[in-house]
Amino acid sequence: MSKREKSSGRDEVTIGDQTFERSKGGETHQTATGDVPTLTTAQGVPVSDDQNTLKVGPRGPALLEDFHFREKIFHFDHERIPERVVHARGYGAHGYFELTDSLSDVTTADVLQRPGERVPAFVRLSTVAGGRGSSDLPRDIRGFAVKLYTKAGNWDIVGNNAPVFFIQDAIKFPDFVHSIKEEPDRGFPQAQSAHDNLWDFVSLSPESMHAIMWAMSDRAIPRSLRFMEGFGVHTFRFINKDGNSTYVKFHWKPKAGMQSVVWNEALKINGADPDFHRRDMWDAINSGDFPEWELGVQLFDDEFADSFDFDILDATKLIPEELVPVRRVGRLVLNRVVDNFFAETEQVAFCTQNVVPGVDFTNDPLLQGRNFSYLDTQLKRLGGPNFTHIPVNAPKCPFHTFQQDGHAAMHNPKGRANYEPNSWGPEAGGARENPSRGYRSYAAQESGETRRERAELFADHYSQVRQFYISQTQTEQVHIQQAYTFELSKVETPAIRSRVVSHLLNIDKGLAEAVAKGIGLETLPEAAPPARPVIDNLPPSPALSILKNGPTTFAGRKIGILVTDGTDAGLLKAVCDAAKAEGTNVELVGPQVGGVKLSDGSTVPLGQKINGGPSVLYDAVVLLPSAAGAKLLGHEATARDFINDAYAHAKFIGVGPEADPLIARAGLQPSDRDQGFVAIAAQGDGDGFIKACRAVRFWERESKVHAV
Ligand code: HDE
Repeated sequence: MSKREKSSGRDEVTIGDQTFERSKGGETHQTATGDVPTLTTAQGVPVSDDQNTLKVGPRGPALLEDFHFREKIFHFDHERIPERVVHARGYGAHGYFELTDSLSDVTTADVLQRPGERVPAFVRLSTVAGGRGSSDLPRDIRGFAVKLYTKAGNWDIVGNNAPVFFIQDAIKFPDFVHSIKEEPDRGFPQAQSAHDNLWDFVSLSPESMHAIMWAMSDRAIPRSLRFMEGFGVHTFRFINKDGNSTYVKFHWKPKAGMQSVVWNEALKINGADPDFHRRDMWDAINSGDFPEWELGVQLFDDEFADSFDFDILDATKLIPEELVPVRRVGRLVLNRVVDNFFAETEQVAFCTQNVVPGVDFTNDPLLQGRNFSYLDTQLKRLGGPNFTHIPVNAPKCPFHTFQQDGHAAMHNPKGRANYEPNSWGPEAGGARENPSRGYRSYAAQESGETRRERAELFADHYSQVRQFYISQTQTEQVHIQQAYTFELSKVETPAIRSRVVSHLLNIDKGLAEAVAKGIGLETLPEAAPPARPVIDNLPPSPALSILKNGPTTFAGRKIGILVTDGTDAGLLKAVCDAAKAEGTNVELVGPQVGGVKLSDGSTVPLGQKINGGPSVLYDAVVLLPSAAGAKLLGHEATARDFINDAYAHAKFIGVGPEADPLIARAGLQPSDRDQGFVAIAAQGDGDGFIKACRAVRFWERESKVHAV
């Protein structure tokens, strides 16, 4: 540090490679010079000193006339807005939607007419239960909200990463959400479904059994937001130019394939990097590896609806892809991170009623309720009716309304006309309705008595849950058994645990028995009496399994390479080159972040110090310590955890020539060395390792690492 006195009476000090001014009080700062703009108040008045309040003498008192201080604190005091009541934690990004296959035969939606045409998009992916500051990897359904800025207005598809929901009627939503959120007397657990209130509610609401099974499956712990599917959930309608309706269900299929983590890994990721998913999105987009999904549609008509075993208006049911294929018609690409998280991701307002001409609703009672809720909630959250003026919410096509005033109005109508009809002529009179381009609702025929009840087929609560379960690989079924067991082990009331098992008996006896054993239930309860007979011969639907639809490459995944001073430079290069060729990212982990000196004398900086880079952050690991490095890390608990966790989470482990003593120190026996361990001893071994990794995990190992 060096010091020089300036004519202003302030010192100039250099700390490291930067120069600051230092006032008498010792506070360091920089002042505007050259290209550096001058700080101002919100009114644009230049600020001379942003370090000290205005005082009478150096020891005060402070003066009320310090408008800069008061404005700054006033604004800070009001920085927070109410978080979303659900889906509070989310991550948004910009991109585009490109049509690849015209749907002009079934819809007039402008965005679905001309292949090759792109419209801007904004996407927000979220968890449901946790607050804004919760972690990214609780066991939870993920929100998948897409805003398409089409030439005919904004179209929001506000979906989830599961095609079914927990309830059938919107009137139950507050109850369901209250039950999953933290319990009101104690204020915990946060972002967890593993507690009495949730399981009490769902075990008394058999309609939730299907969505609960999805939540207990690996779908609820995605490895990356880029690796999950999205679903519009409800049946919507497309309307064509003749006014005919076709039913449609929306799907988003991840280009990178599906992938999830295992539960113990999720628990540890939440501690190691609570922002794991948002960091992954940020890194992927900024490195040019743009997340991408295909838009798929399932199209069907009344004839199919009438022949289907379930009601197409019931949001707790899906339509198997094997029955109605998913036609892929477009691609959604996220290629730009936000400029400001609050302005865009926090203030974006999705709404199921934001549809465009050519798209319409059905009578799904959940959808009808949602159409009320979203607009209503934004008023509270965004403080007034003008949130559509916020750039992320404003349409990108021309728009003209006679709406005016209210908080923060930015787009009041110009001129004299703020009503219509008016007789002020084409120039002054403003916009007019347009019967040919304007939105027209489908002319549905409706009749019936006014009642509070549900349609008959809604009462089948188990058949499709069974179908989902038998569609999973054995590995996935075991994960589901373990998830129910984990959650119910956190439930304190034995009657609730047993009630859940009574429902599982209607789904799959093996599942019910495994869970009963897992929670130590001595006798199986009676099966819950089903309201409708369970259809037990629905065929498996392979599309419902993650492992049957996983990636075919290791692209977009991340390898953690453990290095030390003396690491073999050639082998490190071999692994890095093979990873690069596959499109796989690597991060070096070792004793100190400043860098290690390799065998060839070169120094490489590290991405993580070992205690900040546990193996749960990576899809596979490589152990490349030198002999001395292996000895050193053998005394480091976090290095031993690195290996042990990679082993327990069924990851592929690349083993360098000097890694054996370290693996032994981690407690693994030679007999534990399965085919998931891949030797890295020669140049070509990098390629062999990456090839093995394409299977993503060595699942065969899992049965060896779980005794209870
Ligand atoms: Fe939502 N939901 N929801 N929901 N939902 C909200 O709107 C609601 C439902 C979904 O990233 C809220 O802006 C009701 C199903 C997503 O900003 C609120 C019902 C599905 C997001 C609301 C449902 C969703 C929300 C809270 C039962 C999947 C986050 C803040 C009828 C198809 C959007 C907000 C974002 C957010 C109400 C059920 C998806 C309160 C009443 C089913 C992805 O309006």
